[in-house]
Amino acid sequence: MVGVALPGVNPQLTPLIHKIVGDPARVARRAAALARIGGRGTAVTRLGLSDEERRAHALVGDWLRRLGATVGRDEAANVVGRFGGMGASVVIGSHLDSVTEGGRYDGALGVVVAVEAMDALARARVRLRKPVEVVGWTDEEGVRFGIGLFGSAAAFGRLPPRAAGRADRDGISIREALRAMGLSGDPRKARIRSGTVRAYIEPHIEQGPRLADARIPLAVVSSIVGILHGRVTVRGRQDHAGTTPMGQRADAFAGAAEMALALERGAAARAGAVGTVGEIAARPGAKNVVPGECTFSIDVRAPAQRTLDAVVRDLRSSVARIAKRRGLEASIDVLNAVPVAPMDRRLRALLRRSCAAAGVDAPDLISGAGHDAENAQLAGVPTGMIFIRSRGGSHSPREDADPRDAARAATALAYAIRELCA
Ligand code: HGY
Ligand code: MN
Ligand code: MN
Repeated sequence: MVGVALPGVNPQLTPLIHKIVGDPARVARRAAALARIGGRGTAVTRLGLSDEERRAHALVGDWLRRLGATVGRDEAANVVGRFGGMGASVVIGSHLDSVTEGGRYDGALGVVVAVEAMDALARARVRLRKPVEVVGWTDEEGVRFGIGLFGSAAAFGRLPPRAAGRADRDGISIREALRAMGLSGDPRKARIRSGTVRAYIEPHIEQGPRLADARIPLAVVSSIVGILHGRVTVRGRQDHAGTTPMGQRADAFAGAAEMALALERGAAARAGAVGTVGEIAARPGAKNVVPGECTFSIDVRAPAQRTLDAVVRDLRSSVARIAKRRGLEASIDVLNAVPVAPMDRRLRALLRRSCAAAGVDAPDLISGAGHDAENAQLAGVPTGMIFIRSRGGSHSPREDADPRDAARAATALAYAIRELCA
């Protein structure tokens, strides 16, 4: 095809149009610049609606502006760079926040790949006839306020009730954090009008070992597991650690520990399910006091909705049985429940073709991690994801990824954008 003059294109440029290539050096530079914001060694702490997250959004906004985008911020503080004129857009991107002491690439590398795809298209002088928006979502991890996928939930109209009132450990609410950024404080105003997004594509590191084990750089996501986040509160009787005989205690932490083990057993017994207790607090929290109260988080996931529901059902009956036997009271509050999200078939086929154009025969993978893509899909927007090989696990300073794999993802994403928008 090279050398064939395309209508309305200067023949000297034609070879360039087929040279849409992501550049590993540019990807590495941008990823390193982001990692320095909230970075400490190979760890990154960039919590939702924090100053670090705001600085990351400003840096990405700068990159997008230099590439010719009109850059703005919505009422949930998501950063959005729009390329091209009016009309429904294709949205690409990921999140820019991290967990506490997390990795440099979770979320951030997806945004860098989206920027690189637009950079590669510009350098190949591909003219986009339909608009593309590159987005950096806020607070996907939900570490600070307990609402995961916050920025995309606001944009796709899927916020839980009274979200703006949710407060962090210091009592600062989402409303106050948004206002401190000069926004109205009502994230619901970020909701995009339906019909204004043609498709959403999210590049993201796999965060697990499958691609590295198979020595494959990219994958196309087939679906995202269903996720339930909740908080269990166990109430017993606060007592003296020395004078209270073991048989006369209502120890809230010991009961919680037994419940956590019940969750672990229940998840391990069902195919593909996982169950995790990551946050735990015993009150009053003194070494010589039998805890009167204990709260702990639950994170339950499964590739099939009926499996997820079964694990949660088993947990509820275990909690009730353990509480009864130990003379405790216990309750489970569901903080957020996102159903299994199957990716769009046509986008999966397009992304497989695009990965092939980037030289990769990409397999299908189920995502065990939650992503902003869930909100787009559940809002009815055709949604797809490209996974980038990563190593060293995730949500950890050991997280690692190769800029050459990310550059390939950018090449693939650029091809997909060209097919959808050029
Ligand atoms: O928890 C998750 O799966 C995502 O990293 N927020
Ligand atoms: Mn994460
Ligand atoms: Mn992520």
